[in-house]
Amino acid sequence: MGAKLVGSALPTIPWAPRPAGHAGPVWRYPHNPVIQRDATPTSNSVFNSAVVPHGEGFAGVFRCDDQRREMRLHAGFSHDGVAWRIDPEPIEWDLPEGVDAPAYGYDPRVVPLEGRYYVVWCNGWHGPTIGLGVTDDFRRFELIENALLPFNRNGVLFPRRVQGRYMLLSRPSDPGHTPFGEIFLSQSEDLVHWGRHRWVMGPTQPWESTKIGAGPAPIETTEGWLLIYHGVLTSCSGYVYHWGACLLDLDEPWRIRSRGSRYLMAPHEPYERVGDVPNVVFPCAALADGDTGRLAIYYGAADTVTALAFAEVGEVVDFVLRG
Ligand code: BMA
Repeated sequence: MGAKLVGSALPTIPWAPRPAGHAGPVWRYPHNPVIQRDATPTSNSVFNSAVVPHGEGFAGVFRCDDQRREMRLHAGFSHDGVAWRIDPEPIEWDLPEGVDAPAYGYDPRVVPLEGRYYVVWCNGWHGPTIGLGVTDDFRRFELIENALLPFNRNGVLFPRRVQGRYMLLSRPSDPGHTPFGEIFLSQSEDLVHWGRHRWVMGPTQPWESTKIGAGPAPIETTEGWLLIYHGVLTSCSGYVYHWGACLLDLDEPWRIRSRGSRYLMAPHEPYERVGDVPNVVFPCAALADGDTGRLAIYYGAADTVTALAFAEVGEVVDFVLRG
């Protein structure tokens, strides 16, 4: 239990103690889901969303599929990380010269980086690719150039430069419900030009045998970058989404230091098993308290609602180091 978080204190992190008798390093918020599907007047579903500490409370970017079933990103705010007010209107991006407005957006991640908040998401531009934008206040959002070409999904930025360069994980894919997927890393000196591509990892265990993709922004610990990621198994009745974790090398984060062989979470609760897409738990954000090692992990459930889970970083790192 030696691993510690490298990062600021967050005494306001949402938290619920581990339920008596619970085995395993991750447990659910007892009042899940924290965001219901009708959180805005026109939403069909609110899931796979990203939150960060902001001001005295929290802010985030939320995937709201509307009642036309268009996939849109909305800003949202919370004083405690549990009760959320989601803007009824989608984010309107300020577009730089020559950059097209997104045709759609989904599965956002948000990372505080060098004093600003960067948003990475699956951006509709001649098919799914990795969109990148920035905000200071979750009111005004500026689009940056797409980081990568189609087809790609699950773009995740690291919260600081490594070796002086920005680091981006992604999962090259196809235009549909991709039946394959491995995680790659790309590097940039200016958040516009990406290269020095490295392969990070592919599926190894049955629970992730169809495809894997990065989840929340990597969490810096004394033992390496803790990466929570989703892994998909193809069953007789379709895809089943789980999440697990690995540790990436601190200085060369394309190298795996250790990887948990079992999943950390699988769709077992009714709100994870029943919804628009059954049997999906899909993590996109993690809050961390540097003082206590507490983690609060936000995940989409059944492509319908947003749920919350908790863990202690030392226990998750131990789980990963045990392999
Ligand atoms: C993936 C993404 C996710 C979604 C998952 C399950 O391809 O589209 O947004 O949660 O499928 O439907």
